[in-house]
Amino acid sequence: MASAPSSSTSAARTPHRVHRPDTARELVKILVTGPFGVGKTTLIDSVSEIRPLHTEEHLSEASVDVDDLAGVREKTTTTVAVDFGRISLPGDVVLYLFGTPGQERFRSLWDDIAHGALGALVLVDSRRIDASFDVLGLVEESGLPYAVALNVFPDAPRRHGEEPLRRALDLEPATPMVTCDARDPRSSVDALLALVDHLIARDTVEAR
Ligand SMILES: Nc1nc2c(ncn2[C@@H]2O[C@H](COP(=O)(O)OP(=O)(O)OP(=O)(O)O)[C@@H](O)[C@H]2O)c(=O)[nH]1
Ligand SMILES: [Mg+2]
Repeated sequence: MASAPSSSTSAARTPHRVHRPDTARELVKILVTGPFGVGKTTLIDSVSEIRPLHTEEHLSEASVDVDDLAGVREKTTTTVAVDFGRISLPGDVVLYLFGTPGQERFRSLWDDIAHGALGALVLVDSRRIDASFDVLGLVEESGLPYAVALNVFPDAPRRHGEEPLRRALDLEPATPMVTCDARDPRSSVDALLALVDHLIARDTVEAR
């Protein structure tokens, strides 16, 4: 797997090596993306081994007609730019996680944040499938390999089987789709591992 560029000088100057674990061999930039309120910030919070960086702003009356609060009525803040976290995986792979909104209106921000990423974990809320179309369009256009993590909310309809969902999202057969509870670190790590396995499998096929 190709490595994302890293800054060895800042790590060398930092006595506690906050920015890069000593054992790290593969530094990989990953996007965590998806529609409004799907759980991007929650997922990065749940897995990050450093204190995550967030750019949250309070939702205002003016945003009511812009971002659909259906299913996330209790939500009071939204990420306006980026979330950032880091997780070390077995095999000395370190993922740098960049959470970014997937709405079409964030396209230019999305392009900037996606620069240098090796893959994307796209969070989907099965209560609001069509809210994921923008982000899937952005990911497809960028050519980034991705995996889909279906976030499980308590009032999600049970009628969705895997195949109808894959069809509704128009996923390629090779694109991984896993279910996930973004509040649960183990479940979130499993979703990230599904993406990493997919990236490795693609690399292996392309290297042949
Ligand atoms: N049941 C359940 N609730 C979740 C899950 N993920 C997130 N939530 C809840 O959903 C709400 C929204 O989560 P956020 O992490 O703020 O979503 P976001 O995608 O970062 O939202 P924006 O940045 O505003 O687009 C929070 O109240 C979370 O606790 C999940 O997997 N399961
Ligand atoms: Mg957020």
